[in-house]
Amino acid sequence: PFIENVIHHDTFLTGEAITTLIDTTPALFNFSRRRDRATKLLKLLGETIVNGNDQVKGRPVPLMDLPVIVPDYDPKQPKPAGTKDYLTKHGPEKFAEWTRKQKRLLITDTTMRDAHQSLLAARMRSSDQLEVADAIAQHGDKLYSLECWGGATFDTSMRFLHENPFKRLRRLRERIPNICFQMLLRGANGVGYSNYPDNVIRGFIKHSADCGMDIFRVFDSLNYLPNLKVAMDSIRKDTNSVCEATICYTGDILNDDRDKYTLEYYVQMAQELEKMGAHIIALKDMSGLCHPHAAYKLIKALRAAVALPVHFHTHDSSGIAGASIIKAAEAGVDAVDLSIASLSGLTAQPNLNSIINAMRGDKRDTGLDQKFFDDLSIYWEAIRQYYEPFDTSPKFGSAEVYRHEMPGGQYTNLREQARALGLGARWPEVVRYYHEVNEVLGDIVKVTPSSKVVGDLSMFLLTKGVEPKDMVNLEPGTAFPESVVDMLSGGLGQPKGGWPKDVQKVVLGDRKPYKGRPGARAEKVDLAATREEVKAITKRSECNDDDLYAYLMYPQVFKDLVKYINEYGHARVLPTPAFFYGLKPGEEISVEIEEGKVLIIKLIYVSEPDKEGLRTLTFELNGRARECVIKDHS
Ligand code: 3PY
Ligand code: ZN
Repeated sequence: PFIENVIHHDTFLTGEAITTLIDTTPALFNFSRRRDRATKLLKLLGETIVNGNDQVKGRPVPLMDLPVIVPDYDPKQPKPAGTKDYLTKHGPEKFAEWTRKQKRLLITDTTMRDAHQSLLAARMRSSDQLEVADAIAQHGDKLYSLECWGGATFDTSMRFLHENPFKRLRRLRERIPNICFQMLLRGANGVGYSNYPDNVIRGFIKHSADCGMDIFRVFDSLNYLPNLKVAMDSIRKDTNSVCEATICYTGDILNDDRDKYTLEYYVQMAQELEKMGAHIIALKDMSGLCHPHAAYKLIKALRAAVALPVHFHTHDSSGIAGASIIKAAEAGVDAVDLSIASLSGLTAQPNLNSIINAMRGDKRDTGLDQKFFDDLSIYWEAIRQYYEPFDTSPKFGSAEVYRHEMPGGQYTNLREQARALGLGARWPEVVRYYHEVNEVLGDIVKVTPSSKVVGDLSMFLLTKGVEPKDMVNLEPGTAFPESVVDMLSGGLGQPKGGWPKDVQKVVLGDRKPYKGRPGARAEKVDLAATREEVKAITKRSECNDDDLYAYLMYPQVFKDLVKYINEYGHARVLPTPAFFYGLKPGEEISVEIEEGKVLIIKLIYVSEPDKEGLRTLTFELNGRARECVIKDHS
């Protein structure tokens, strides 16, 4: 007979031990778990329908009229061998040699990491990536790599999307077993904004590799080499993955007035990284300052100075980064980062589809399938509609970037932050402050987290009405933002030439700044004890590595995520429009709550609020009516 609920089961009614019941009738418990999940999901949908998703509150619901078309692929065909297969077979050293020997211009597609980080405030959900993953594996097999993880996405996937980032990685890996995955790792700052103890960094790297990461692009936000050592060693010793050590580019090597970051500075850094054990050198032009002629000269010099392949990363904030890519190709760069046409340009990477076309027939033809990538662009164009509230990059490329030097990945985020502080209309001033604060700090490399500190300090001074040049005259004891105090105390390491003494004085007062590598004085974390802490938070008997490292990177965000999941279940199963904008009466969605188990959910009716402000929502769940009561907070 059909048993509606576990409490109606005979064994339960006779009071026999519940564990026996689990052993003898496990299916019953699956059923009740599913029912519980469905209830939580209706609650989440109900909350979104009645009170909105905080993320997009107050913003118009986008039109979303373009249909989502997944490019054709044949699930019966095996996925062709790609770079991942080569790496698995030959190991990272041979992989690097192979990279340097290729004539083709090798292409990394950054759509699933940097492009959405830079255009959509890193809000892209896993489901939108997984939906197209099989097609990418089948037709994108000539890609060098897919940058699909790390940077800000680790934080945002937990904080705003309520997803487990490690699961995203494993799920993508299952679907795309053949193309190398690449991530952005902030060296000793992991995927966070401050320094982590060495054993946390090591464990995080090992676990990420176990989840499927192949190429670790590891950088330091001040180009401070001692900060890279632990991560580089760990990638080499604890994994079979590739260590792509990074030079962050700032300034202008062709401008004689800018003599802090010269060609020699970068060449020397590449040589150091080679000695430290890099498999590949990345030239990371996070703000898009490396204009075409600088790119040509620098890539030529780097390739001559080291025996390793060089991988060029840039942003199109200026509007001419496509030309830098072509000049880099001419200069012999081995691989370049691009993003799919419909998520390219402006603060993101240059246009992958147009570069395929531009290189066609050239001796460095990319070998990529133009038709497939054009179809893929149509897919991402439709997906981009969902994220319109976050789509706030400037409307045009601008040479202004050469002055403010703001990283592409920071621009939309800082603009959001300014708006939230009521400084939206004063954006041009924010930009001026950013530039001048950098000068006051002695012209530093600006990339997460150092770029965030420059942003924090700019906002702080602007709201106080203090010009950056006057900052050094502020009262001793002025309470600066925590990130500023940390950086000037040496918490992120040391910049080239050290910190200006007068700035340190006003920010730190009598406190002595630290010297040297922050990781060297950070105490080792007791991982076993941390697992106990995590168990107390999750109320589970085990603590797996996903939870351990998510907690170590972002303790509060992790706690909030656990609470959220207990209340609402796994938000990742909802289609993106329903997740952000809820449902309209009559609208129906299908949701796979577990492999092969699909729920069809339709919103029928939303009642007016009663005296207590409670609204009753009527849904149809697989054809049966279900109600859910939600408090209206408006
Ligand atoms: C990050 O660290 O997230 C970046 O994208 C830096 O460019
Ligand atoms: Zn970038």
